[in-house]
Amino acid sequence: MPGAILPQYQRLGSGVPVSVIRRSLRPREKCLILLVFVTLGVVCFGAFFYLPDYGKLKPSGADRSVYYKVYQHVQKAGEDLLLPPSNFGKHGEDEDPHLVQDRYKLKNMIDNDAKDKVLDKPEISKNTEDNFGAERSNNQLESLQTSVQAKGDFGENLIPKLRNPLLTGGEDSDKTSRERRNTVQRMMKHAWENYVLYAWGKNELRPITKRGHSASIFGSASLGASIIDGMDTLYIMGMDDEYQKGREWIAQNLNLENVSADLSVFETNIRFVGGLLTLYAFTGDSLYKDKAVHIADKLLPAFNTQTGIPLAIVNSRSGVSKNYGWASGGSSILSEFGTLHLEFSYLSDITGDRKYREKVDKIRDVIKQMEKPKGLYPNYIHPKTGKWGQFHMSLGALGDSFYEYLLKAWLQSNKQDVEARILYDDAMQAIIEHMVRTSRGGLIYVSDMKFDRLEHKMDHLACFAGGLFGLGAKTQPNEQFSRHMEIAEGITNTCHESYIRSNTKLGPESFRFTESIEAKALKSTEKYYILRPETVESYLIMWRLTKEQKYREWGWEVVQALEKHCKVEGGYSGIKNVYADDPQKDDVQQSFFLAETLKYLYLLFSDDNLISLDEWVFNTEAHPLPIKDVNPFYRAA
Ligand code: DMJ
Repeated sequence: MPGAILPQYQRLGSGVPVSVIRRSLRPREKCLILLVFVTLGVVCFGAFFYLPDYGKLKPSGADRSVYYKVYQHVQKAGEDLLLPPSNFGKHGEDEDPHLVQDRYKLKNMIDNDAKDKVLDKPEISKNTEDNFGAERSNNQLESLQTSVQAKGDFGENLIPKLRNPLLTGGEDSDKTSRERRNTVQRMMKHAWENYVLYAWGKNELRPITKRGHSASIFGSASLGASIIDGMDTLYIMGMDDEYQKGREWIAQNLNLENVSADLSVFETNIRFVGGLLTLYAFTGDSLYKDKAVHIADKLLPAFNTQTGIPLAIVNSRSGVSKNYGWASGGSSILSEFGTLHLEFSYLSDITGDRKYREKVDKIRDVIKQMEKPKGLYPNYIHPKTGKWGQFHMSLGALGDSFYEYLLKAWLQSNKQDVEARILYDDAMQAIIEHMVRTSRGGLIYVSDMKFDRLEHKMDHLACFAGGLFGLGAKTQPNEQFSRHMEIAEGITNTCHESYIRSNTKLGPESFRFTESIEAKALKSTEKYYILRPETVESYLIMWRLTKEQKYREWGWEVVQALEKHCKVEGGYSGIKNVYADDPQKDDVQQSFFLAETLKYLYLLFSDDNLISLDEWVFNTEAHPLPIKDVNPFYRAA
């Protein structure tokens, strides 16, 4: 047969001609066959040298990303690996309609087949896998992955960490903790439902008289503070219907355009801007980003001072700003102007607008160059002269969250903002030296200081410092580690003592250390408890850092006390005297009860992966903000 390489011979089998190859071959034929096999062998052998040498890769982060790159390429190519590319027929050629049909048929078959099966993720690292989990929003992650890939703004460091941080779920393996957590969720339901019923759209609820309430910090306007403050707690608890109702309210009603309200810059920032930013990080819903921008912009006129240190109050319509008359000759307050950094930095990153970060950088510039008496920060600065007001120092009222935001600015920046960490370390060193004391009974506390004199009193507000010292120590262990952990445990213990030394087992607003009393309030104006979160905040952080069971037990004591003394038919109320057997109620359900107290308690009885401290940093109102370059929900512009 002309053209055939090997000769064929006709033979009949069952009357049908079949082709056969002779048993023995001629030498020329043998040579030909050998040549074919040798050629094949050379091609296969050569191919080994052109393949990437994965075998040599070590399981380090950078090398792992090579695997991941290949994986990404395959994912990116997606259906085009199997199907004609989707731009087939462009560039002037007419697309063949049959091919298009076939393409869609094939695609449908693949889609249907893939419905229940997911492409296995490459084995990257057990640890990173363990730290993340997806209870909600696989779609969110998918779209996030796409946008991260499209923008390429995180670099390779993020790639091994592209997992869904846990926003809901997070049930603990321990049965008791699960039951306790359910109790906390029921508390949230009770608080929320009554707010919806009696005070919807108002700032807070009066649970006894069952009506709305507005503290002066919100101005006179009804801004739905409890909604914005409570929404991320609802989200974390998986209370979806309640969350949706809140979202609708925000979409339709949260608007300062025609409102004339004297807003506290600090409170509006930590509750409204902070709350909205968390919701944006959680969901990617641009409604929240837009509202955060809208509200933050209303605060900006307050920064128009000679030094850039903002004033305390701003009118939402006129922009006219002022300070409190009682604050050391019209000074601005350390805990207020020093508690803007997390929200304003993050706002700049998600909008791409530098103006917010510039404002807080300016504040940083002013305070870092000032001379500090004994290394301490007084609570007041005059915004015009940039000079300190009275030398009153406190880790409680008027000072507290300034110190918190130094540490957390460093954490939020994924430890890039080194200046913030240095300022934090120096400030805490001075506080340890001059203000941290141990009582005769062995209780560690942080005293207030007025000029050179210690006032042996600690505010409930300062009880967050247990968690703060712990977080600072654990995130950068150094030669100060043991001392800071000792103080962290000591302060948390002291705050617990202030609770259990009362009849209600709830802690007073302030407590003192004198010859005759320890960790107890003296004056009637110090004996109230307004549902504050700081003590349970430290329980949560210390539980996560140390795994000591006592913190969970202490948290449970608080739950029981709240149920016994603060729960009423119409919600939860603060009480006027923690030392009374049957204390009078103050008839206010603070919005921070929803934002902070119940959230911290819920997380205390959850698995650590729910709002992991490796991925999130709590703003001072317990709104978790994502950590840059680590948390894929950072959503930078
Ligand atoms: C909250 O608004 C914040 O925690 C703030 O930093 C201090 N006070 C309240 C709760 O007590």
